[in-house]
Amino acid sequence: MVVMADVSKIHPRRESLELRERLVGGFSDGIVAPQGLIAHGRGEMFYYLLGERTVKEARVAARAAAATLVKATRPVISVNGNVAALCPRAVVELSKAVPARIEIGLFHRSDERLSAIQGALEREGASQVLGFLPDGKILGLEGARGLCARDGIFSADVVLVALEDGDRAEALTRMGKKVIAVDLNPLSRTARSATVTVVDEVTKALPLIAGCVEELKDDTAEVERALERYDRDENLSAVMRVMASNLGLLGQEPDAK
Ligand code: PTJ
Repeated sequence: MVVMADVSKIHPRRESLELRERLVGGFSDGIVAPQGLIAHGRGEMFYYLLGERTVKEARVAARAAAATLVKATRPVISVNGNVAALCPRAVVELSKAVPARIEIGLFHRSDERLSAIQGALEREGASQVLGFLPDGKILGLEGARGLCARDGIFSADVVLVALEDGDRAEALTRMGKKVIAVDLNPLSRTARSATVTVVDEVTKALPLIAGCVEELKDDTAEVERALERYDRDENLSAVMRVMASNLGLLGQEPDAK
């Protein structure tokens, strides 16, 4: 049995501890893969280097992500176990704002996890969740990792992935899709191969993108401006400079915990 910690309301790092509890809860509910707990720890480390806040580069990228979604003809939001445990409501809200289809895409695929994730999304108001009966394949990916829905990811022109494995993100790009990635690691293959990469914690990034979608929806000129203002490699370099500078600052503190 997994014991959940009762996080004190006044704990200085409450938000971070609450996210951990969501992950652990998702693990005991069969939503999160054991590997997902490790992936979360890696994300925490990068978030710590960012100062656990949404940096301005992430806002610029979120606006470009929203513009890409607004311009898409067949946008799909791909959901894995971690995302379903951390922010199922934000996924559903973004899918309604765009509107975009939702598809479950798992690295560690099992029918049990697919059902648990589908349930979590439906409880937050998702009406059609794709992925359970895959009839398509992501080209270049072997086995269950390549399975997808013909009506969803297979035929999408834009796919939003969060906390995604690098192989899958690269394969989607090779298929000619625009990929929007949410990933706290600016060095990951996913971050470096996506069309737009938002380096922010996913529970913050998805509502931020949804807010930008609302702003840009009826403003074609602003959509184009948001895309012009964004350069992925420049954005990632700027994020790394923030991390490097925070690392320098942290080094000067006697106890940064
Ligand atoms: O549910 P499944 O079976 O599809 O498996 C999901 C995981 C996450 C286990 C799988 O996709 C995986 O192994 O991912 P990676 O390759 O570990 O990549 C996850 C990336 O997400 C890493 O770069 C982390 O730094 C980043 N990350 C982790 N937590 C967060 C995050 N980025 C944004 N927000 C987070 N909360």
